[in-house]
Amino acid sequence: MEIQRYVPTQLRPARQMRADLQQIEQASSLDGVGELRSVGEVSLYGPGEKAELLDLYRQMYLIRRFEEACAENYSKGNIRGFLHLYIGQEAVAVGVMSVLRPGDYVVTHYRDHGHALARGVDTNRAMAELFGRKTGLSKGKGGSMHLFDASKRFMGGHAIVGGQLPLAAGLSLSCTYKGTDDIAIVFFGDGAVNQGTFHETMNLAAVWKLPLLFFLENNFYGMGSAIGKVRAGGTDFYPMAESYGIESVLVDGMNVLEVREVMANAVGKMRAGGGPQFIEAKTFRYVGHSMADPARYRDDSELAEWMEKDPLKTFPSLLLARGAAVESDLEAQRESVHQEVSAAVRFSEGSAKPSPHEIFDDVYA
Ligand SMILES: Cc1ncc(C[n+]2csc(CCOP(=O)(O)OP(=O)(O)O)c2C)c(N)n1
Ligand SMILES: [Mg+2]
Repeated sequence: MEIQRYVPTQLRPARQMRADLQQIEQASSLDGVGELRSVGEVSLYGPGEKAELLDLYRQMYLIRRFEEACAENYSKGNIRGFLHLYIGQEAVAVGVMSVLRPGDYVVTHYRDHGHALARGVDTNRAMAELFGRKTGLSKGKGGSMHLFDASKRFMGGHAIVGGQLPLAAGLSLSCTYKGTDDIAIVFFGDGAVNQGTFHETMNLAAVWKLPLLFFLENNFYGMGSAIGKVRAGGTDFYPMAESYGIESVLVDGMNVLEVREVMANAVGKMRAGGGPQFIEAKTFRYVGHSMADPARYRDDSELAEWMEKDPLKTFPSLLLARGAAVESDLEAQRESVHQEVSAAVRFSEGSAKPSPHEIFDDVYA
């Protein structure tokens, strides 16, 4: 089977991406987003889709601001326990969710705030969960790592590395069993690929042709371990899917439009009964593994290089350069996000904590 590398918009070094942006900026006579197509590579969009592009920006900004507020409230003692921030990886969650339908299942690991928000969970209830309040998505008893919202088919938030993969296989089996063309998507990190559950799930998904999308967010580190040092076979994972007969692609996880494009392609094949797909996004978390991690194991220059591709900078620059938005459009999105996050913090502060006698409610064994 031929490995399908994502050719038109494959990973490019930061300097190449800057050159692309420059090229776009120079093409100032073009004034509609739709004309991006003639410049190549950049967009799926036609004219008149400004609102949709702005919404992608808004969602990425919401995740960023929400998590900054999490860090602030962790320092104040309002959020306790583990807190794993997603800052830097926003383009992945937003690009992915923009393609899904309400009937699709989403399963993820403990670095779950971005996935939950992009899936459309209520911001107040997400924040309240982190605060450990009754009004939270999991009634304040799950915390940061266990955001759930069955009404959005957002099935967690799982703390055991690799533990979410077989659960997602079961959900995808339910989609075929019921005769729908819904799919399940499972997010996992580079660290999960060395787990047995990953390989068992890949095998079963291929054998049973499950509508399961394996989405690897390769941020190059599992806690303090550089993936190149702890994985035989190097830092590219996508070729490995071939050994299971699963089609795989590589995408730039810092580019929301590219993520959206590979997702649309993969999901289309899955809904048509094509079986599982595998997508690897190269991305980077700007902060430590958790709040307790000062990330001394990596070089500042490595971080700086990734931050040059920061989707919260490159994407709005692209929109401005292409005339898809003006500065006041972007400012309006940021302003409404600030209000939404401040309101979520106030909502959480004002919510009650669960009482001790509720501790065994909703527990199944
Ligand atoms: C089975 C298991 N082993 C070890 C851990 C401890 N642990 C928590 S996160 C983590 C690293 C996982 O890294 P990765 O999958 O790359 O995800 P990232 O944190 O980079 O998003 C480890 C080893 C765990 N939670 N579960
Ligand atoms: Mg990782």
